[in-house]
Amino acid sequence: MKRTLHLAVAQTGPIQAHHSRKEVVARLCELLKEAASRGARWVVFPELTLTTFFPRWSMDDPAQVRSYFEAEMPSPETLPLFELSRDLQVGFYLGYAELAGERQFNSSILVDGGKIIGKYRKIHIPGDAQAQENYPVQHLEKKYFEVGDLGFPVFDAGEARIGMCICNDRRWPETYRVMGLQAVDIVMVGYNTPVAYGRLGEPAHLPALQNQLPLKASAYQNTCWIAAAAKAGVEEGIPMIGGSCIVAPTGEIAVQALSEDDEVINYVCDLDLANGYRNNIFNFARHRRPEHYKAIVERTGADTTPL
Ligand code: CDV
Repeated sequence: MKRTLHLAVAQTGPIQAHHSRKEVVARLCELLKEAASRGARWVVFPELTLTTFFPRWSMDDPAQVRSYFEAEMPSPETLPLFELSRDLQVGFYLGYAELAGERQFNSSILVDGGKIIGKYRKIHIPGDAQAQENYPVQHLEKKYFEVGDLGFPVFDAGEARIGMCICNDRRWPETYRVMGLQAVDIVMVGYNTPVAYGRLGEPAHLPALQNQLPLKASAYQNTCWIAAAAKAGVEEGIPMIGGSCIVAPTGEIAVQALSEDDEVINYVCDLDLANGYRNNIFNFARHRRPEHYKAIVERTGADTTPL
């Protein structure tokens, strides 16, 4: 019998600074109900879902910074989402800013049956630690978040092996290969990607293309499904890309969001679709040559010594 999993991605529209946690959680509950009504078993929400993407601002008041973080999960404000997930039997991925004692992480959790069954802390932290002169849009994640300390674990979620990453992680091949080596079935990822990043001044069509490029290649090269959820629309005056999607191990986009607002997309994923590749072109045990990949773990930057 075919192994299938009904996946949903819940893209959100903008979450402005004045939106309370209660308002945001009410929106997420509506999205989760919609996903459940379509028969979905899992739903993926974006990165830092509960608040506006605050790393676009340079803030020095610790109380103001901490107001964007969650010291407990679930909290009284997020509990309704946990309860709904338990009652509807729909698991979810949720990105949020985690306060762990005095440490700050950009984190995501997997929740099933109302319980946290997995946690990930973002490893590829993009941007700067201080505001940059003349940048049209600041990206200050390095000011607010430590590098994650949990690696890229894959969790046994019953019907599937699920792994997580967060936004910028999706652009790095190492992210997926570490999970591919744990035979991951589904990688879940939430993102907040402004249309204009830093000083790059790229043509407007590129951010969407460069979102899909690593998702498609990584699903194919690691024989897994990828479910990617955007926070989209104009948030605090900053246009963000949408394009939430579910990508198959063939490298094809199975389904994609059309709006830049709250929107559920869903797809019944054939988890065995990966087997053809796993047994053949991407049979890791037969074809990988780790003895030739040492530079990947020994070096961070490229060696530019003249050859
Ligand atoms: N939140 C993010 O990690 N955003 C990054 C930056 C570089 C725009 C991204 O990769 O989309």
